[in-house]
Amino acid sequence: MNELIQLSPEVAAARAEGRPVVALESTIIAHGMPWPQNLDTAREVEDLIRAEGAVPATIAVMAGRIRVGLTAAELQQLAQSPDAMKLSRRDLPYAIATGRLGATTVAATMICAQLAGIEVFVTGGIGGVHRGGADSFDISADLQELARTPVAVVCAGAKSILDLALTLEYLETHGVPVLSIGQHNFAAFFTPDSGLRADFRMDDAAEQARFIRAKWALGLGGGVVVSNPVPAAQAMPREEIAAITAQALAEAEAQGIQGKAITPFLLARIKALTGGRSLATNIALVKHNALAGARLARALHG
Ligand code: PSU
Ligand code: MN
Repeated sequence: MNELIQLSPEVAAARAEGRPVVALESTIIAHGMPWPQNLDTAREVEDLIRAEGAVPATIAVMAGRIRVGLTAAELQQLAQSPDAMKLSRRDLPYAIATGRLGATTVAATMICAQLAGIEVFVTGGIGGVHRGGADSFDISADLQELARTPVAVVCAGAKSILDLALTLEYLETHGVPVLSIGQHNFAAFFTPDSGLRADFRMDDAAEQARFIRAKWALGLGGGVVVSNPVPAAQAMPREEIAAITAQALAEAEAQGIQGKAITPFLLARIKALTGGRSLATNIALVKHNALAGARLARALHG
C-alpha cells in the first residue's frame, strides 16, 4: 500500500481477514454538523455499520498522511476542529505536504477509499451543480470524481441548495448511474423526493452489487450513486425547506460568498434558520445510509 496511507488497526484487520469495509467522510463531522452532535453521530454511524457486519473506516488527513479509520480520540479531535481544512481532490496534496489537519469531502474520500481498496462509501449528501452553475461554473468536484473513481457512494441524494436537475444531467453526461432505493425518484436530502427520476430503482443490495460488479467488469470504471431517501417520518416539510433554502441563497449572494465556502455557509444557515430541526433530519438520514451502505458492502463481498 501507498506509504502516504495509514490504516487503523481495526481496518487493517478487516482487510487482512477479507471482511467488508465501508468508508465514511469527515467533512460532515468537521464542517457539516455542530459539536457535540457531530461526534455522537460519527460514533453512532460507525456502530451501526459494525452491527450490520461491516467495518467502518472514517477518512481524514492527519500529520501528513491519509488516515483510513480513526481512533475514538482522533474522531473527537476532528469533531472539535472546525478550522480543519475542507479537502477536495485539489487540496489533498497540500494537506499532506504541509501536515495540516484535513476533513475529506465526498470527492477526496472517494480517492482515499479507492487507494485503500474500499468499494463502498456512505455520506449524507453529494455535492452537485449549484443553482446558477451555468454562469458561475460552480460544479462540485464530487461529480467529476464520481465520473472517474470506482467507488459506490450511498447518499440521501443531494440538497435542494443545488440545481438537482442540472446535477442529474451532469452525471448522465459523464456516465455516472444513479440507483434509487425504495422509490423511482432521486432523493433531495431533507426530503425524500426531488421530483426527478433516478436512472434505476434497485431496492435490493444484492441487485445493486450485481450492477456495480457489471459496471466495473465492463471496464467502465467510475462511481455509482446509490440514492437512499430519508424516511418520511424524519423528513422536513418540503415548503419549509424550499423557503429557507431561498433565504440562505439570497444571504450568500448578498455577502458575496463563493467557491468552497458556499456549501458550508448554506448548510450552517439552513441549520440556524430551521432552529436546529434540520440537524435531526440530517442525523437520521446519515444513519439510514449507514445501514444501506453496510448491506451493500456485504453483498459486494459475498
Ligand atoms: N452536502 C451535504 N452535507 C455536506 C456536504 C455536502 O448535505 O457536508 C459536503 C460534502 O463533503 C461534499 C461537499 O463533498 O460538501 C461538497 O462541497 P462543494 O460544493 O464545495 O464541492
Ligand atoms: Mn463549488
